[in-house]
Order: sequence, then C-alpha cells, then structure tokens
Amino acid sequence: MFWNKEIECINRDELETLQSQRLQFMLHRMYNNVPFYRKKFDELGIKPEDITSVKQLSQLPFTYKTDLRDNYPFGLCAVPQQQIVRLHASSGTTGKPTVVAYTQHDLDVWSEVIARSFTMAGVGNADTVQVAYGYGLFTGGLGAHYGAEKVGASVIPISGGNTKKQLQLMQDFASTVIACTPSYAAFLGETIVSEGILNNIKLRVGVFGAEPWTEEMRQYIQNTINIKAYNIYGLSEIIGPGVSMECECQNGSHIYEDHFIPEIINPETGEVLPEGELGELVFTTITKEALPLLRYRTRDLCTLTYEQCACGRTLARMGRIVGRSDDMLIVRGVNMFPSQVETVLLELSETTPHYAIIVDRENNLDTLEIHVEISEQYWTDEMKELDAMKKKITHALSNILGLNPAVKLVEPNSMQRFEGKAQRVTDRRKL
Ligand code: DLL
Repeated sequence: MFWNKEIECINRDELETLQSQRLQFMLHRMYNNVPFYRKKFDELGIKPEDITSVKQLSQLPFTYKTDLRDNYPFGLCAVPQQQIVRLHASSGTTGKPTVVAYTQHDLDVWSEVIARSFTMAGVGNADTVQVAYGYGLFTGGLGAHYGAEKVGASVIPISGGNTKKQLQLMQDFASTVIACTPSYAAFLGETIVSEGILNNIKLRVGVFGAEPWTEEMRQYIQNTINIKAYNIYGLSEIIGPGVSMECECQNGSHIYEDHFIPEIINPETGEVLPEGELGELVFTTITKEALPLLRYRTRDLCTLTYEQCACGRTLARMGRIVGRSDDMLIVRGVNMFPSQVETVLLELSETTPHYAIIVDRENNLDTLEIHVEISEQYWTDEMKELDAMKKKITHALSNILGLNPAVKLVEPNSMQRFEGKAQRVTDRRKL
C-alpha cells in the first residue's frame, strides 16, 4: 500500500516535470513569506518566476546551518505560528539548537516517507516495531513511530537505552522489527547472544541510521542476530529520518525525490559535481510548508547515482555517508560540535578555552571524554574543590551537548597550544 510505484518507478522526465512544478510553487512561497529568502533573491536579481526548471537549481543560493542559527528560533518559517503543530531541534554549532517546525501537512508527508521506508524493508501490518530511537526533540523516535503506525504495524515506543527492558519486551511482545542506531543494534545483538536468548527473539528486520556505519558493521549485525539490516538516512532540517532508505537490494539508499531534490557539490567551490563523484550532499525541499529550505548544505559526504535499481525504482540513490565537510561528531547518535564545548568553557570563569575531545567505542557503545584546562586563579590542590568544579563543568557540558561526557580536569597551561589549525578531537572509533 505504501509502495507508491507510480512515484518510485516514475519515468525520470516525468519526475523532472513534477519537481519543477513543485519547485516553482515553493520558490514563490519562500519569496513571499520568508524575508531571509526574499532578500537573498533580490540581492541576486532573481525573481521566483525566472526559475522554471530544476535544471536551473544551481543558479540559486545555498542555505547553511548558520542561517538557521542566525534566524533562531523561527525566522526561516514560511507559515504563521498558528499553523505550526510540532517543533523539533538538533544541535546547533554553539549554544542555541537548530529548530525545525512542522505543519500538519509536513507531519503527514513525514509519516508517508517513513511508511514508504518501512515498506521498502518489507515491514507491514503483521509486524511489531520496537522504536528504540530517542523520543523527544530528536526526530528519530517520533519520526519512526508515526511511519510505523501508518503501515499498520504494532508500535512499541520504548525510546533509547534501558537495554534490559528492551530485551524483555522484545521477547514478550515478539518484536519483529527494531529501529535504532546501528551501534546500539550491535550492542543489543551482543547482549542477546551473551545472555543466550537468541532463540526467543523474533526479530527479522532492522532499520538503522542517525550515524555513519559501514558495510562490515551491517554484516556483523546481520550475522549476530539473523536479521536483514537496512540503512535509513535523514536530517532534522530536511524532515528527520526518511529522506532516503535502502530497498531489499541494499545497494544505496533511494531518495524521496518527489519531496527532496538532491545535488552533490564540491564543498569548497560550491560547484555541482557529475553523477558518481564524491562530494557534499545538498537538498532542496519542494513540499515542506513550515520550513522550506533551498539548497541546504548537509555537510555529509557521499555519491549519487541515477541508474535504475534492480528493484525497479528509478529514484536516485545515495551511497553511504563517508564523512563530513565540517567537524560535527555523532556520539551515541547525538550530534555534537567542538564549538559547543568551546562556548561552555568560555562562559565559565574556571576554565580556559583549551580542551581535548576523545571519542572511542567500547563494546559497541561510544564513549566521550573531555579534557578541560582550569585557569590559574582557580587551580587548587584541594580535591573537594576540584570535585565541585568538575561537577559544575560536567553539568554545563551535559546541558548543551545532550550527552554525559567523562570530564577530566587538567592543570593550567598543560593543554597543548596550536600554532596552526587546532587539533582538538581524537576519534578512535573504528566503525
Ligand atoms: O539523525 C535523523 C535520523 C534519525 C536519521 C533516525 C535516521 C534515523 P539529525 O539529528 O539532524 O537527524 O542528524 C542528521 O546524522 O546529517 C548525518 O550526518 C547523520 N546521519 C543520519 N542518518 C545517517 C545514516 C537524524 N544513515 C545527521 N548514515 C546527518 C550516516 C547519518 N549518517
């Protein structure tokens, strides 16, 4: 029911016509309702009616995460507040989060693309879907939830963490599908095996995303618990999970091009790259009402192919995300920027802005350690005072990051100083 063959196997010329119509409509809405875009268009001397085809997309300006920050919280919204029915947020580069707003129509589109994603993975109303992505401001939990309900599956909204309970309900409710980050899936898989409960588990499908993972990791998860593991991709700014999804061929993720137009660009020059070349993924939303975005720079690096897939779908496929063109890290599925740490350290008087971030993976769970240098006037040999300071700093960091780092205080002037580009992050994870 949610394999919309008419769209997913559409002739690409027809798709281009549909996209061009939707783009036209969206550009008018942006120009009329979002002063930020009107100003950009006016500066470039472009009127919405000048752009009649998606082929002209490259003439239009990019949108950056910083544009969302500069217009915090609702400056880029194209509808009045009365039409906004949901707000989510993801990590900003400094203190303020990136806010994403949805109208009811946006939520309907979102659950439709997720329903199409579950359908791609062969999930339907006979399934029980355990949603172990976090519920809350993060888009993973609620995004997966409504899409799974839409295909008629029985949904368990357990959210992330609490492994014991996850495994208990997985057995008692006979979950057939698990949706979570791939690293958590690997951890759950290992626990299932070590507790000797594999025979009680009915899982057959995993829908994994929100962080980069490899083909090796897929094989590992599939072999540990005998499931088929699918890659789902998305980002809050564009809609959340469900921007693209793998089909049974597991050979790249199909992008829902009837809603999101992808481009691959050279991240340094902004030039659009030919099919197959590795570059930064850029998306233009063509049906979003509350937060339409024009050529949004995802910073994710991957390739695109327009070759028809063996499953019959003609929708473009993106390869796995192989890196980022900025310094964002994803730790336990949570996005973080080193600049967020810096913001906190500059706000506190006890600390200097010299720090180190160490990310590692133990038993498939990410660990985050932050070394913080204390300023001279606050340094003391009193353990009690140092402990209180550590508590305060950890609290401030946890608040902004949404993660609980292990904080280590170091003596004044002991942290490395850099003459060139600072190297503050050590990522020891082998994905
Ligand atoms: O992570 C949305 C999501 C939730 C996707 C659940 C899939 C499943 P954000 O928190 O805004 O949204 O983070 C978006 O996460 O730009 C990528 O860098 C990374 N990412 C998301 N999915 C994948 C994936 C959600 N399948 C950022 N592979 C994106 C690699 C991914 N990276």
